[in-house]
Amino acid sequence: MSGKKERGLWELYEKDPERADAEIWGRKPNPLSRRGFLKKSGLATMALAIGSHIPFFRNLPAGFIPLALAETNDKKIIEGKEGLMVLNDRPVNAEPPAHLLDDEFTPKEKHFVRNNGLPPAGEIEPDKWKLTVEGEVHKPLQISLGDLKSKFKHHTYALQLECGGNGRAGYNPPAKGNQWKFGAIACAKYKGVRLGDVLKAAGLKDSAVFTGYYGADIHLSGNPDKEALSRGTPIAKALEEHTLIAWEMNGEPLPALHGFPLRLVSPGWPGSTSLKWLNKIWVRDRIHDGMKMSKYRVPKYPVKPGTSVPLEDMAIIESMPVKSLITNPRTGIQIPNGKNLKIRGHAWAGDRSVREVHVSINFGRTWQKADLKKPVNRYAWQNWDAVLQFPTKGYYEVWARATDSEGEMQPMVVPGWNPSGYINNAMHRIAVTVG
Ligand SMILES: Nc1nc2c(c(=O)[nH]1)N[C@H]1C(S)=C(S)[C@@H](COP(=O)(O)O)O[C@H]1N2
Ligand SMILES: [Mo]
Repeated sequence: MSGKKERGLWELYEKDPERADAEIWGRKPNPLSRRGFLKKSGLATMALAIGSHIPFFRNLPAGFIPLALAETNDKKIIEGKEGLMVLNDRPVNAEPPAHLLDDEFTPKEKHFVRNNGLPPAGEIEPDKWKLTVEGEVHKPLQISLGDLKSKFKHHTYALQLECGGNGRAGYNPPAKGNQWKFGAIACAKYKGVRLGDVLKAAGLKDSAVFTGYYGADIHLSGNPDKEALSRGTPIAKALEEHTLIAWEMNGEPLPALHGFPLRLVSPGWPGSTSLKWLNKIWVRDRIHDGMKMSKYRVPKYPVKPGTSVPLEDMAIIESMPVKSLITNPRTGIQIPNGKNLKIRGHAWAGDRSVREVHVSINFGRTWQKADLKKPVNRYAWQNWDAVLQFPTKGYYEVWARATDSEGEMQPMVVPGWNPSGYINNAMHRIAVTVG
C-alpha cells in the first residue's frame, strides 16, 4: 500500500472505523480491530493479554498501549483472542503460548485460529444453512441444520485438533507458511452428529473411497470459483465414530472464526481435514483433488534438509504423531531453592493413545515418569503431571517427552525435515531458574 493511501486510511479510521475496516478487509465485521480492542477491552482482557495483573491500570492514558502488548503481540490483536500471538492477519492465523493451553478443554478465547481464506461474508443465518451430500452415494442429500439436529443422534466428545504445520518454526532451512511454534493444538468439546451416520443415510456406493469437504469461506483472491480449502480423508476415517459434523463447541454454538454454524472434526488428523463453515460433502471415487489436497504431504523417505521432493514421492499426512506440552508453569519462572515444583500438561497421539510421559531436568540425561491420566474419550488429549525436585540453585530446563501406544516417542530435536515443515513433534521445554 502506498504511503499516501495508508495515511488516508488512518484518517478514515479516526472518522469512520467501520468503513476503514471495510476498505482494508473488503468485508465486515473485522475481527482484527486494534481500535476495537482499545475501545472495548477493560482491565480483564488487557491483563489477560499481558499475562499479569496491572496495579496502576487507572493511570493508563486513554488509548495507551502497554509496552508488553506492543512487544509481544507485534501490535496485532484478534478481538476475543487477546492472549494469542498473531502470525498473520490476512488470512487470520494466531496461536496461544503453551501456558494458555492449561485448561482441560480449550476455551474459545485460547483456541488457535487457522484460516486459509476469508470467513464467509455477511451475517450467517443458521436457519437457512444447508449441507449437501453428493457424489458416490445412492441418495444425494440436502439437509438443513434443523434436520441434521433432529434426524440424527447427537454425540459429544472432547477432540484434539492440531494443525499439520504446528511446530513449523522449528525447521531449518525454514519452510514457507505460518511459523507456528507449539500452540496450533487444542482440545475442545464438540457436539454434533457422526459423519458416518449421515453418509449411511445417503447410502455409500461401493465406488466411494474418499471424501471431499467444502466450506463457505472465500479464497484470498476473492475469486468465487476458487475454494480457500477443500480437503478430505479416506472413507474409513470419515466412518470412524468420533468424526463429527459439529455445531457446538464447549456447549455454545461454534464461534464465527471456528466455522459457525457447522464444521467437520476429523480428530487426530491434520486440522486441515476438519473443514469449517461446512456446506458440502462430495463423496469421491478417487483421492480428492480439491484445493490444497497436494499440500499437507511429507516425503515417503527421509530427505536431506533443503531438498525439493517431487509430488509423487510425497505421502498425504494421516494421523498426527505423538506430542506433549508443558502448560503449567509458564517458561521463565523463578522458584526458591529447596522448593518442589509441580508441573503439568497434556499429551496426545493422533489416532493412537499416549502410553507414558517422562520429564527431565538435566537435558535428557535422566528421566522421571509423570502421572498420566486416561483420555475422557478416545481422541481427547491426556493430562499428566509430575513433581520436580531440583538438586541445587541454578538454571534448568524441564523437558517433556510422550510415548504412544505403539512405543513411538517424541524426538528431542526436530524430526525428519520436510519441504513444507509439517508434523514437527519435537519435545516441548520450559526454562526454570532456582534460587
Ligand atoms: N473452510 C475452512 N476450513 C478449515 C480451514 C480453512 O481455511 N477453511 N483451515 C483448516 C486448518 S488448516 C486447520 S489447522 C483448522 C483450524 O481450525 P481452527 O481455526 O478452528 O483452530 O481448520 C481447518 N478447516
Ligand atoms: Mo492447518
